[in-house]
Amino acid sequence: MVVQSQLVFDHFAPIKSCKHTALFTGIPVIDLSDPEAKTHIVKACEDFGFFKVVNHGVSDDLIGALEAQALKFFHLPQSEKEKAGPADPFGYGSKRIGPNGDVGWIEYLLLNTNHELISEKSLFILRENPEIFRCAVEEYILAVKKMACEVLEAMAEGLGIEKHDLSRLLKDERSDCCFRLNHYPPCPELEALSGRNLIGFGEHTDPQIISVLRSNNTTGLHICLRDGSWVPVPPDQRSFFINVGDSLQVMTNGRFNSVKHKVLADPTKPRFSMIYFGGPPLNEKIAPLASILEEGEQRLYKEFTWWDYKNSAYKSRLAACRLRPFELK
Ligand code: GA4
Repeated sequence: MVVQSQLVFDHFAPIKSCKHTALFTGIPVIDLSDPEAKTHIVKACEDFGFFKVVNHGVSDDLIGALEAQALKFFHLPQSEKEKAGPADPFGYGSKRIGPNGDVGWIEYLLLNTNHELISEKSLFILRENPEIFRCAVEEYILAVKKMACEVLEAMAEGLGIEKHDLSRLLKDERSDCCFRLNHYPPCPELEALSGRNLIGFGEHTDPQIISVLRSNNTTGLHICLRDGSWVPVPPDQRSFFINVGDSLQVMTNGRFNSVKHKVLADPTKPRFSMIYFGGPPLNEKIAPLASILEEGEQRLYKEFTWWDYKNSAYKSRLAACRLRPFELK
């Protein structure tokens, strides 16, 4: 990403925000090999909508191989990277996020990954690049999706519903998933502006069921707690972070929290993250699950298809409350 400092601040007004120097130490840590994981996952989803997974079974080699390939891509000359763009929504994007005017201090590759394989359009994006990149993406997605399904199965057990009620949505061959590789270049100009931050990826919730994030050891990710305060998440490159998405909030009738999150740029260190977004098939009906509702509990959301929701989400700004039109008054 080629940027001159003047350009930086013409397009991205640094925001004044209280500086959280201390990283938040309260993120729940779920050990997937712990027989009690199911109970801890449910509590973490209720309290935060966010947790860290250790003993996840995804090999460091797979993660390292993909990170190396992706960084190689991001270090290509700008003109080469742009051959894989613009992101519409899939492809290479730089600074612009989504179709509605959001910007951030970021460059990324967004890929469509239905049924474990990356889709035709996304394959085309990677065609310019070595086959090894495509293999690294596919192997990584396969492993992360398997882990995401284990998490969903433990979650279902913790909720007391049928084990496969959630994971079947990702396992379905028509599941609508996507994968994002984000590179947040350092922004040295920030050092001169103490107390100011630059948005890498603005605050938002994820529309899907769950998102699985892995980043390098650079800080920047912040989550919004239930009380509305924002806290910085300590990075951990050997673990995964899981977000509850809007669809899971609806399916649990608001019991789980679709967590608001954002990324702030760093003055000196590049941040690199890869996120798998697990979404259901397009025609899947999303609604509070009858098996979860307590007797007499009011439904908070209307039923909609994932297609309806996605359609409406893509017309919204990043920070919008996308579930509002689907709430039952
Ligand atoms: C947020 C979560 C995922 O990154 C994403 C994003 C998508 C995009 O980058 O194209 C959106 C955003 C995300 C929600 C609102 C719309 C669509 C950008 C945007 C402004 C890939 C997704 O599924 O929804």
